[in-house]
Formats: sequence, C-alpha cells, structure tokens
Amino acid sequence: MTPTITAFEASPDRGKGQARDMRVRWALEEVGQPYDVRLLSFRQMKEPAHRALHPFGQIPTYEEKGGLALFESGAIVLHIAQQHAGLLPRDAHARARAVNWIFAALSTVEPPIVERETAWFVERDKPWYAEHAPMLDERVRKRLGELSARLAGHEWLDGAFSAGDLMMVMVLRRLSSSGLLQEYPNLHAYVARGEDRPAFQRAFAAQLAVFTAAAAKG
Ligand code: GTB
Repeated sequence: MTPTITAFEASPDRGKGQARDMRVRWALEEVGQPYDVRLLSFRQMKEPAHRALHPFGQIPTYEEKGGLALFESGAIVLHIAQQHAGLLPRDAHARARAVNWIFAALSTVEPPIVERETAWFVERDKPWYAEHAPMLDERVRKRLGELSARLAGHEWLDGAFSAGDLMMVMVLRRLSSSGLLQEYPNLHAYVARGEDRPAFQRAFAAQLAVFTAAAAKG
C-alpha cells in the first residue's frame, strides 16, 4: 500500500515549503517511495477523524499498510529512514550518530528558532518586543555558531548525507527570511546543498503545486 500523509490544503507559508509535511515528502522522495497526500483544512484538522490520527490536531500524519499511523515529523522521517535504504548508514555507530543529529535538529537547534519566529508572529506589536527580539536572535546565533563550528570543512554533518542532515536543513530553512543564516556562510551553503538535491526539488514542487492550486481556487 502506498503510504498516505496529510498536509495543509492551503499552507500559510504560501508554498515556501516551511510546513512540516515538507520533511516527510523529502524523506519519501529520497528513498524513492511514492506516496498519497490527504489535504486538510484547519477545521478538518481539529475534527475527531483527524484527531484519531493526530492527538494535537495538526499535520503531518503518516499512514501505511498494516494500520500503522504516525504523527510527529521526526518520528515519521525516522521510520521512513529505517524502512528504506538511503537515509541511514548501515554501520551501527554511524546510524546511531545520524539519529543523534535528527534529535539535535529537533530538540536543540529548532526550539530557539521557533521561539524567535513565534515572538515575531505573536508579539511584534507589543511594547516589549523591541527589547526581547535581540535576545531571541542571540539564542539562535549561539546554536548557529556552534553548528557552524562543527560543520566546518564538511559537506554533511557526519559523512554521507543522512536523515540527520535532512532534518537539520529543514530546521535551518526556517531562518531563510531572517538574514541570520547568511551570517554563517558554511551553514548557508549547507542548506543550499540540501535544497539542490533532486529529492528536495521534487518534494518542494509537490507542496508548491498544492498551494498554487488552492490559490487558483481562491
Ligand atoms: N512537532 C510536530 C511535528 O514536527 O510534526 C509539529 C507539527 C506542527 O506544528 N504542525 C503545524 C500545524 O498543523 C504545521 S507545520 N499547525 C496547525 C495547527 O496547529 O492548528 C508548522 C508551520 C506552519 C506554518 C508555517 N509557515 O507558515 O511558515 C511554518 C511551519
């Protein structure tokens, strides 16, 4: 059975590939696994039928043969990487380190990025924002500086491209419009390398086509 994922019917990012279904699409494209997509409105995400799959009423979800249903983009990408060749090294230690990088992306690098982004969306018209924003930028810079130092001189985080790189590139892409990534040329180039991968390009085009179709409907 072809796996089915869920995605926004009309992504608020207007097709920039920032919604988390993009991670799952990219992983599926990397391993050559075709997939179906069920598009959901914000209302449908909160209905019992979807909450049965995703307790928090969000996208993405992933369903496959045998009744397995997953939510959480990290768990889905890891599952895909474990089921197919191409996203995790065979060597046990190298494999564990690649998984390590998935967690590092999600639990160490992404939180300050999300915190900064959320403050901009929710607090930018508040009087304290001007004082708060530089502190949020510094928290992001701290992680970028550390990651930049680790990546120095390397193409990918630990040998060949892995699910760890996929997740890290997706997390760093969230800074695309911030100007912060450009302060770290090797990270900027790292993200560009990820985006140049044919599998990324196919995943990006697929999610953009969804947005374009929704925009045409009005
Ligand atoms: N931890 C979960 C995961 O990694 O899968 C988080 C899932 C999540 O945040 N899903 C979001 C969602 O369903 C979409 S991706 N939101 C609807 C809701 O909660 O009601 C987050 C996202 C949304 C929009 C942009 N954007 O416009 O740039 C970027 C990222």
